[in-house]
Amino acid sequence: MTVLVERRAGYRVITLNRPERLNALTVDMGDALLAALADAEADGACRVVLLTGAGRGFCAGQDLAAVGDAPLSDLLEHYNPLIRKLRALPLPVVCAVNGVAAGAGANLALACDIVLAARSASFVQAFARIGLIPDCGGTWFLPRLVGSARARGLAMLAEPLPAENAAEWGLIWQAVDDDKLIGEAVALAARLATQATQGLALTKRALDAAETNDLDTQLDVERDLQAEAGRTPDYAEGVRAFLEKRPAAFTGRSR
Ligand code: LHQ
Repeated sequence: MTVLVERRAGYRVITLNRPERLNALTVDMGDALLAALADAEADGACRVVLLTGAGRGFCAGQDLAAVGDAPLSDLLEHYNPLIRKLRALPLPVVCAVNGVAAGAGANLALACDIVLAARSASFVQAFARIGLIPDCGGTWFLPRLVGSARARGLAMLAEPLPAENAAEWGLIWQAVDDDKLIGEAVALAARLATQATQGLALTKRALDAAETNDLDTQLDVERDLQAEAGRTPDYAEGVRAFLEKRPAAFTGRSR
């Protein structure tokens, strides 16, 4: 199985599992990952996804031994839905980058909502080394996360960016000690699984919409999505809990 799924209370751990190839992606593996995300979305008890890799790497991008003769656009017809699904998933996605994240593997991580990386991990926009352009959203994520100058340097020089620099640059949320990575990622997933899931899903939608909207349009988006958030039981519970000076007991349900 190239993608492992573990169901835990409130969240699922999805693990890329071709460790002998640093979890390099094949089309079948991309499709399996997409199916695992769709399953997580369909499971009402799953409120968070935690994505990580088996072994010493997170994901080395496309398996270069398995590209075959098909046009590269055919391969991307399999990977693009994956990136779209991660962004549109109405659940927070935590990514624990346990080792090198290269090419499409780096951009798979960047498509997640909260990215933690082991201090020994690095991010490599490896595409330029083989004459390609950053795909799987790389040309969209990079300038938005780190600005144009750094995006161009990363994309054109294809040098590994260590996790700590990635965190300093705002490419990821945090770099953590290697031996603490999974513990911290699991704690974060478990914590998010107790939060107002609908509100978090609407937050994702608002932030993504903001990437292309002007302020005027975005204020309307916020008004509409806030109205939706305000209709959830978790909003009512959040306010009640605040006034009663107790922790909120969110259900994550929309009604
Ligand atoms: C690999 C790979 C790999 C196969 C490590 N493939 N075997 C492209 C085309 C089509 C459409 C869709 O989009 C894309 C997007 C892309 O992702 S293009 C970018 C593809 N990825 C790369 O160019 C990265 C290639 N890998 C590397 O540069 C290095 O392996 C990194 C920097 C990731 C890690 O280096 P090391 O830690 O020194 O490990 P290693 O190189 O020794 O790798 C371990 C094994 O994994 C090794 O096999 P072996 O049999 O010698 O033990 C590698 O050949 C294999 N491997 N990446 N992408």
